[in-house]
Amino acid sequence: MTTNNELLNNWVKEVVSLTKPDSIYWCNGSNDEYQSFVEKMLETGDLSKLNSETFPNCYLHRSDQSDVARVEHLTFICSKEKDDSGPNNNWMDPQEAHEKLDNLFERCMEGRTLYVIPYCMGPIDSKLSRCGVEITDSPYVVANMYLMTRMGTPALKRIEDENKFVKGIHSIGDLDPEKRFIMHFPEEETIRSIGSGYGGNALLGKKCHALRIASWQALKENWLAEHMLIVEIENPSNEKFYIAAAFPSACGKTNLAMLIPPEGYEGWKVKTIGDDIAWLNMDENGQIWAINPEAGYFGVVPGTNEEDNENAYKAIQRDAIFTNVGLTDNNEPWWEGRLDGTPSIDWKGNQLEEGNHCAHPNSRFTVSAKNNPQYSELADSPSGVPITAIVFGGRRSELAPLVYEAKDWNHGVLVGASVGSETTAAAAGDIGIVRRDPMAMKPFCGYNFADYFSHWLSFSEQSDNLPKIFHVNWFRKNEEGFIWPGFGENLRVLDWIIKRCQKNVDAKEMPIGFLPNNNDINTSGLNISEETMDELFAINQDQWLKEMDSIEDFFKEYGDRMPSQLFDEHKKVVDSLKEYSSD
Ligand code: GTP
Ligand code: SPV
Ligand code: MN
Repeated sequence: MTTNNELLNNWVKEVVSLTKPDSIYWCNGSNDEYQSFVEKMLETGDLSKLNSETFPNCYLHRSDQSDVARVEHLTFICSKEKDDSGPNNNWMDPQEAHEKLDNLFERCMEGRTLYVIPYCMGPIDSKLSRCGVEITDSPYVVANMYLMTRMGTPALKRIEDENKFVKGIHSIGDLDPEKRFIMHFPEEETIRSIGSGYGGNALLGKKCHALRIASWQALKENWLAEHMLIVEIENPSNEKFYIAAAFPSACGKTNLAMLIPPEGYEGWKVKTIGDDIAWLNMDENGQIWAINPEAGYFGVVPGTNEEDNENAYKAIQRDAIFTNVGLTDNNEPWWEGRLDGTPSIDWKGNQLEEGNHCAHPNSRFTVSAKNNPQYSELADSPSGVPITAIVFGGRRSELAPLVYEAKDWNHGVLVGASVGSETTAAAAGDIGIVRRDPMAMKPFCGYNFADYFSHWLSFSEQSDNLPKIFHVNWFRKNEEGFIWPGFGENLRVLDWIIKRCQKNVDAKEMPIGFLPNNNDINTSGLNISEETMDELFAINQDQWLKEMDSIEDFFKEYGDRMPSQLFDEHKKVVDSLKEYSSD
């Protein structure tokens, strides 16, 4: 054993006696160690080396073909009380869940090594950070945790000092989807995951700890754990603004976090603090500060290219792990949306056939955040960054305008709670179906959404210094496809958001919130007509009234636990929409 911490030692012993590994290895988090894991996986075939001239130190991992995305139907919150998990989660009685898992974990590591990964979510020296230990039998998980978190000796030191950590037990088991479960025990601050090696199911620091368990802790301790990017925008007057934005999986967080200013925005600078998760804390002046608990990106590969996301494209030219992409004939990774290279082998390892995907639509890159050319040093700041604006968004081909602003915090909570979005390949299941995804947290909130909305609402009673809340939609469509050019051009929308926060621009009060006045979104240099802009901002009363009905139905599923303020906010919008239509 390499720690004297009794709590940790006892727990590791317990897991060892259940899972019966051949050997135990404590990770120190060094680069040499990472390289040794890579070597090991090259030998076993878990990784293959990509073209080392064009993609130095980059590797391809092909997952099991049944194991390519999060599995929401197999993800459970095992709180003592069923109602604490809420209709937004699958629930299992904790005792029953433990028994089921004990059976599945029994002897599951025979013939394998058990790896102990101490990790810290957030800067090691930040009081806002939280530690965990993941036990796994997957070297791929170890390598990914190395790139994604601050893991190894410094994290272990902090755990020894605090004598407190989230416990995560992971085994790939036999990768049988019938024996796959991702279970959370919030009262025990424990995660148990078996049968999958895929990102969100297996890298337990990420969605399992930093969102599901952390959101529960945040409720008890008056902070927020959110599915949000954090981006720094500096305007030509050298004023800096920090924006936190929640979009559902595969709806543009990484892209917005790594945005490159478009033509006409030469004096602007954008830096990335985080691309997926934000922990928000309020200080004694009521100001919200955010840290990114992660240290790397697990990003969607398809669509990544020099034009749409040059920073991500550059970040993955070296030191990256690619999961489930295809190959060119000169052994470079290839994916849909890559602008050069000739695809030859698909993600399953077969000769690419016409009509098949080369890369899996949910193929992913794993890379250290420091590879990002626009990485912000503030990602390591113990205090985090002060948040100016919170942005919610979804993938809506209809209905939602390009941008609008909530009237105040409580209305903003309604806006966030009402987010609807078309489903994507990030989770197993149908794609393109609109579902309610409040604050982009449907798959990640570790407790009852009714309590979560109350928690969000409670901040307006605690501070008059809160960020303004906005809603955006980059994905509105007409017959020709996406109307808004998106990507770097999204800075034009952030520009308006920032001006609103500085009280530098007026807006139109509409039933759903404040919309930009004509011409207040800077479109100079863009090939987009006024009619098209009108189309992007059109509010259709009938559609909106229907939407508000469906939101109300959704809220009603949460019964008496729902905060009445949310219904009050809802009613205000509906009343105003009805008047608006009779104008
Ligand atoms: P997760 O990692 O699953 O949480 O996803 P994410 O929210 O970080 O999404 P990401 O930035 O990886 O984008 C997902 C997909 O949306 C990619 O295929 C992008 O090319 C596409 N996308 C991102 N931003 C835009 C945009 O502004 N407009 C359009 N049309 N597509 C976008
Ligand atoms: C998401 O699905 O929101 C992701 C990928 O960021 S995963 O880590 O699998 O959750
Ligand atoms: Mn995500």
